Amino acid sequence: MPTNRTFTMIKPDAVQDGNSGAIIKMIEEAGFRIVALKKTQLTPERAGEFYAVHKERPFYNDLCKYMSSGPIVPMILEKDNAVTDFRTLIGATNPANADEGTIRKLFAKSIEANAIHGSDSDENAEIEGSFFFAHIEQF
Ligand code: IDP
Ligand code: MG
Repeated sequence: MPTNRTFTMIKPDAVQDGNSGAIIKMIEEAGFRIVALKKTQLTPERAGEFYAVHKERPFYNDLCKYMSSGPIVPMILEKDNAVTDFRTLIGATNPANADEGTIRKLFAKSIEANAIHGSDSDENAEIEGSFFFAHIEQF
């Protein structure tokens, strides 16, 4: 299993606002190689499955509604230390707490509509990548 990969998705608010290109540019300039990329939309049920780990949290239903409200851009990314470095690049969950220059500081609207996802472990990166990409082309 590759340990130098992470999974991300540009969330509906950022896609809707036309920020996908700017965000992908930041990701590539930070040294991540795009392994897989597409544009798709989750149903509320699929969003619920993706975020099942949060199903007891008070924000779960709203999160599923928001994450299925429009197109998203999921990607698998490759870089040394991918998971940790990508979490640094995106910044804190709540954009109010995100460092200057991070993707969430620049593009997030709120703690919920926070522009982008980043896997929190190598194990989840693999699970989440497989959730969206059944087969990965080797380039
Ligand atoms: P993360 O995306 O930074 O890893 P998680 O705690 O895993 O943050 O939460 C998953 C997603 O759920 C967040 O990115 C955000 O969209 C949403 N979320 C997290 N905490 C809250 C909250 O307190 N209110 C509303 N939405 C939240
Ligand atoms: Mg998380």
